[in-house]
Amino acid sequence: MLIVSSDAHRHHHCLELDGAKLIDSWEGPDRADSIDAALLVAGLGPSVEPEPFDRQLVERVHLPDYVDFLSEAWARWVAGGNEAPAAMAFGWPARRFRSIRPRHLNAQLGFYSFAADCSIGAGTWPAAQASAAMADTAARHVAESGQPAFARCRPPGHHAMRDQFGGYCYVNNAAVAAERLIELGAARVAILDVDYHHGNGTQDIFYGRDDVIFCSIHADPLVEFPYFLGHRDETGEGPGEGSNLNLPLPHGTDATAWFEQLDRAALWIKASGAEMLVVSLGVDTFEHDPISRFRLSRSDFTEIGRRIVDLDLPTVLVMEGGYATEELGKNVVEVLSGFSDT
Ligand code: B3N
Ligand code: ZN
Repeated sequence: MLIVSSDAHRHHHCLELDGAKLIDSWEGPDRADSIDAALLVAGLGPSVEPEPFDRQLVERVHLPDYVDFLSEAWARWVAGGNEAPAAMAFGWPARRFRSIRPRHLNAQLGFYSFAADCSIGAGTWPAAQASAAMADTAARHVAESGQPAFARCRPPGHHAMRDQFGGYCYVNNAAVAAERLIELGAARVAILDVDYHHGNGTQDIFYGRDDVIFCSIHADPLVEFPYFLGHRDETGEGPGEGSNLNLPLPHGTDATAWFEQLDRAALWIKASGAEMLVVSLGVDTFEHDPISRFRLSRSDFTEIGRRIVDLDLPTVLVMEGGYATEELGKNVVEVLSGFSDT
């Protein structure tokens, strides 16, 4: 299996609110270190650097003014005389406000985000670019060879909407991969999101399309981040009607209940006639994940890998969440090991 990784993430340090306290994010560089170390031990590879960032491709899944904002935010923050180590929103166009694009940077931080768990620092945009480039490079490899590839993305991407960052995500890496697969000839691509959290960004980006279909198994948004999207009745709109499948589950879900939903997802993807698969691979469904509440064990990740292989589709795996840092890499390797013979 081809592994695409980069060290560009190392200078991206997210800050997030924990109650009224600002803390270092759960989504830190040690996560990528854990994965890289476990891949090395497992002998999975070879590992390659990503091709250069393709802004035109990214602007097919994100609005150009959003990409401009992300690429310029840090320089504008510094030029504005701000001394804080990162920029973060403190106001949003909530209900009954108007979504007119404001001019002030503080207001734009709210306009282009949906949560206060995500800051923009000096290394954020370079890291987000490298992360998108990893997903793109992995997708190109899969399109050319038919063989699987894993993009060890950091920061993750599945919460990033057409024009809003949040949930530790800035550019939607899985969407970038799917868009590349479409460009290279796939008539239909399925995105299967197995992260603990709903992939609200991916849903948002493809909600009106039928060439990229989206299925997510996740914690019920009534009680879990991202809270405001991910319900069962969100099925797509216009030409995309029927192309979105949400399978929310309660806190405390165990492997038996989780795999029932994976089987449903697999049947739906097979019936769709999708030619290629992108997996948003979060392993925060792990029983010891510090911010999540599902109960999957190490061996369940091996089984996830097997069932994805059973779909028998050329597959791009894109890293999303997982915060039990000690065990993160090993859990990822368990999923990928299902592909080791392919
Ligand atoms: O939801 C949280 C959160 C929940 C529990 C926590 N504990 C118990 C310390 C801490 C934080 N935070 C909101 C941001 C979550 C972003 C999730 C990113 C992700 O993995 N997406 O797939
Ligand atoms: Zn997650």
